Amino acid sequence: MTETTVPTLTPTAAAAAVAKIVPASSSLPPSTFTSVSSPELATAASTTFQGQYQETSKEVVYKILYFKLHGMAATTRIMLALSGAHWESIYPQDWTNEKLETPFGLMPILYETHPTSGQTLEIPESEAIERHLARKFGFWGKDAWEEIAIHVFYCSSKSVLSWYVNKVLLAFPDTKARELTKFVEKEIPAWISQHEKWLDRSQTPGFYVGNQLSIADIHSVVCLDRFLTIPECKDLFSPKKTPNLFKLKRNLESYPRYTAWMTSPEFEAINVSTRQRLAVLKG
Ligand SMILES: N[C@@H](CCC(=O)N[C@@H](CS)C(=O)NCC(=O)O)C(=O)O
Repeated sequence: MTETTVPTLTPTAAAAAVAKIVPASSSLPPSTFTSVSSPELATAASTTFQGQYQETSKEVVYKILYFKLHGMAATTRIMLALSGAHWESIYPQDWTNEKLETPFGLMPILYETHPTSGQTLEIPESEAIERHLARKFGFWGKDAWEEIAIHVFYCSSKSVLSWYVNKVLLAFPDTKARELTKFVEKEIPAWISQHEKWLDRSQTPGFYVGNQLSIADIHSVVCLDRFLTIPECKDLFSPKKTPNLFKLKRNLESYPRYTAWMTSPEFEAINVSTRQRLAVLKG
C-alpha cells in the first residue's frame, strides 16, 4: 500500500496563507480579511488604544471606507473622532471594481494599520467595526455587567434605526406612507418611553451605564439626530418631552473632540450629500 503525503500547514503558516496581504489594485488600502487568526493579527486586534504616541510615525492609523453619507458609518466616525486616534474617512473611487476586492462587497469597512507589525486589519460589517472600536477606545464599559447593559441599549437603538431604514426609507412607494405612520405612532414612541425610563434610572445623568461615555450613549444620539431630521417625528422630541435623551445629547456635545468633528468642513460635506440622498429616497 502506498502512502500519499498530505502537506500539512502549521497554524501560523495556514494563517499566513489565508491572510496574505493583497496589494491594492485600486485606491483601497492593501489589506485582507481572514477568518484565520494568527498571533500578529490577534495582537493587533487586541491592542488597547492608549492615546496618541509620542512618535506619530508609529501611530496606528484608522481609515473608514464608506460613501460620503452618514448612514452606517456615523457612529464609527464619532468614536474615531472622540478617541483622538489618527484616522480619516475614505470614499470609494470606483466602487463597482473596488467592491470585488472587499470581503462582502459592502461598506463600511475599517482599515486599521499597525506600523510596527505592518499588519492592516480589514474589518467589514458596521456592527463588528463599532464593537471593535468601542472595546478598543473604552466605550464598552468597565466590567462584564456594564458591557452587557451597554450592549442592550446599543442593540435596542440599532433596531429602531434599522426599522426606519428598512421598512420606511427603503420601502416601495405603495407601502411607505403606511409604514411611516406605524413608525411614528408605534415604534418611535416605544423607543422613547423605554429609553427615557432607563435613562431616568441612571445614576449619572447623560450616560446610560456607569459614569463614562459608551457606544450606547453615542449611538442613541446618532439615532436622535437622525429622527430629528424626519419631519413627521421631530415633534415627538424636545428637551421637555424627552429630557433624558436630550441630556445624552448635551453630554456628548460637551466633549470638545465630538464638537470639533460635528462642526468640521468634512462633516458638513457629508451632511450635504446625506440630505441629497435622503431627498431622493423620500421620493
Ligand atoms: N450588514 C452590512 C450592510 C452594509 C450595507 O448594506 N452597505 C451598503 C451601503 S449602506 C453598501 O455597501 N452598498 C453598496 C453595494 O451594495 O454595492 C453592515 O452592517 O455593514
